Amino acid sequence: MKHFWIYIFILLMVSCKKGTIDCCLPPVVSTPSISIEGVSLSEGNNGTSEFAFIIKLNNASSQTVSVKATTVEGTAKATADFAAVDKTITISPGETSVKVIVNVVADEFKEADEDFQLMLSEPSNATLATAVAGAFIMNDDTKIQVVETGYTSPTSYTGMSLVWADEFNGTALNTADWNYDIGDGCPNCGWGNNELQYYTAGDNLYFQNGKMIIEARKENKNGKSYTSTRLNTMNKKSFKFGRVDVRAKIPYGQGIWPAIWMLGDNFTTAGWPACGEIDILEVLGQQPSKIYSTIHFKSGNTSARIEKSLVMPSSLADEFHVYSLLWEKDKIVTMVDDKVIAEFNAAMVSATYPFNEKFFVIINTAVGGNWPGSPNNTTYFPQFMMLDYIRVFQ
Ligand SMILES: [Ca+2]
Ligand SMILES: [Ca+2]
Ligand SMILES: [Ca+2]
Repeated sequence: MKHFWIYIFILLMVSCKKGTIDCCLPPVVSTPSISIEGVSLSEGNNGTSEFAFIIKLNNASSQTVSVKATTVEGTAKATADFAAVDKTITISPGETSVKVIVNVVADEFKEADEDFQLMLSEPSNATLATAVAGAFIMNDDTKIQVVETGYTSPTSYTGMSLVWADEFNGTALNTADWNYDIGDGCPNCGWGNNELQYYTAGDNLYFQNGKMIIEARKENKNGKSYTSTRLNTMNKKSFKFGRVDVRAKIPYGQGIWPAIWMLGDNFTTAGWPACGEIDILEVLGQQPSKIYSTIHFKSGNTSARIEKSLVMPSSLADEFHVYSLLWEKDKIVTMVDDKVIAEFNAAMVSATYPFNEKFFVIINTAVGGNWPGSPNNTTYFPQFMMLDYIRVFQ
């Protein structure tokens, strides 16, 4: 009889190990794993757009599963671009998926495609198979946001006449007056400053709200990582002396380099710097309240420059300002909103003074280069340089 009970015990153990009966081992419970799927949608044009992330379990669970979901900023920022989420999500027993909605701020203005992420953490009654998924907000707008505020200059000056103006109120560039500088400045390349942009023939130029708008974009073109616009009036509009007013709103950000400047008409024959260069405005986008005004000229066998600057109380990118040149024989004055930035005169130039000749105008936004350095992850693209008018009085 003793052997009989030993025999039964061994039989039970062997059966349990083989799994042929379920009497003596706890049932196998597999912990479900959580994964998350990203979402890619157009931004929408008013109110908010619902971006739905799907959180999934690989198996239904008999228990309530929970996990924390938190939005993480990318190029899209909390509040400005989406309503931040930071909450615990539950999946009821028997269910295998749940949606997490993030409300994206919709508008009608052109932006780059932007992204953010939803990150999962602190799983309960489950493990994490995928912890992060991306959301891509696709731009669906063509209209550029124009802030109209800022300084406006008089339309006339006592004792002077308007000799040339472009109010930029049309729908296209007036090519009777303006040329596109196209490309990357090769064979010297990068316009001699190791700049990173490729200048296009109109792809980066817009006319809207009575403004001409240069768009600096982050995009690959012909071996460059950015595109932008550079315009000049060479062989079309040049002048000597008088007053130039340019109403502009400049772009900003590390590596962004807007400029309103002039070169001597003899640029193609005498070359730079012998032709002379007058920089009415240059701004390094990382210092958007500081205006540089500079003259460049040839001194002996080398280039020389006199550089001056003025720091304004706020960013020049916030609104429109009027950048001016007051130019007479042997004297150059640059101004912002009718306040002096810099004064130069012939006595400061201990070389041939090239500034008593005709000059033409150049307006551009460069990206990168030796002076501003490269854009970084703080630089927002696209950037817009907006021109309301250029007027020349003599
Ligand atoms: Ca939109
Ligand atoms: Ca938009
Ligand atoms: Ca205008």
